[in-house]
Amino acid sequence: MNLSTLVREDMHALYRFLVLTRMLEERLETLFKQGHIVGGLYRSLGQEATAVGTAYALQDGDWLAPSIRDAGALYVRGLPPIAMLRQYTAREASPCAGKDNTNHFTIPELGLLGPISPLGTQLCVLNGISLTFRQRGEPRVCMTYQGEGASRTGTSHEGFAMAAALDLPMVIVLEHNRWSFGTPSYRASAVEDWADTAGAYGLPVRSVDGNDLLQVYEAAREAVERARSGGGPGVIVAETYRMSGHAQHDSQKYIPSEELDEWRARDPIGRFERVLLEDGWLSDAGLAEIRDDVDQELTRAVDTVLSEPHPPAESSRTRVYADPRQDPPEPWTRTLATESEAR
Ligand SMILES: Cc1ncc(C[n+]2csc(CCOP(=O)(O)OP(=O)(O)O)c2C)c(N)n1
Repeated sequence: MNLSTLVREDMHALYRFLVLTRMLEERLETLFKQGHIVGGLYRSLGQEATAVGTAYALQDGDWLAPSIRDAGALYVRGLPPIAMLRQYTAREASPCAGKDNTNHFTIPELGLLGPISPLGTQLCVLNGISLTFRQRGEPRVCMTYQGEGASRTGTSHEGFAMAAALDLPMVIVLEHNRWSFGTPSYRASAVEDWADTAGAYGLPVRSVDGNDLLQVYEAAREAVERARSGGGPGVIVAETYRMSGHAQHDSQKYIPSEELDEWRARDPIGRFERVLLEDGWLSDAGLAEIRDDVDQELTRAVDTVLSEPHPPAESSRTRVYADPRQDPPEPWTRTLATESEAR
């Protein structure tokens, strides 16, 4: 494994991103239970290493299109953690100005294309962005993520095929986390090895243990460098596991408990901690210091966010379209027909 470019600061930063992702989601879960979050809350529990390790291989100017399981990639790309808290609690200062409270947001300044609800379409949009980079001769790379379920949609097949046929500067991370909502992955595809699904497009593919941060990073770095130097797209199949339900409302009763136990023993954070300790990158006290620091940052952020306002009701008619001239001038509440009209 060639990890020669990672220095001590990188190892500390990687650990910080992992625990930040986990601890922030724990805060979100508490906020959900307290009624501060209404609607879907999507966790990346157990998949933090895939998101953090892949995104860490990108550079300034690259673009990233996460799925709902890749919060860690957003922090690596520069999203302030407080922005995620604001978004989920629908604060006016959030990326969607309080009008949407899941993690579907785009921030062009950070090179972030948010998840797009119809699964598979995001890949096609990213095809377009990476084609632009290629046509302009800019050495920029796009990275995106697909759950194995999303990768079985028609649009996703078009996206994979186009990336391969046009040799686009892209890295596609196929997150094989075993479940698509309540559907096990063997019901989504008859292949046993998900790398075969990527190979079918003629794309170079590499399978990694998605819970092993350094293995993920190394594969991502190789694929990113190849894409940046004109070598075309690549696929990384991350073998991992969705440790929580599809979203907060899903109790995942349908998942066999032995399966959860088996994967709990492969927790990506515990595994990275062992590497850090055994190879002398950090001591126990050093690990604790980083965790405490993140914890304090999150306490301050939660206090701040809860003191901030939701958007005013009137704002529901502004920023509906990119061009404000198209925003609806009048409230769009339906006027009730009078009784005689109704008849
Ligand atoms: C085309 C389409 N079908 C169904 C849905 C509803 N849906 C949203 S997420 C999801 C599960 C996705 O599973 P997968 O792609 O494996 O990702 P994971 O949730 O496991 O990370 C489903 C069925 C959707 N958003 N779009």
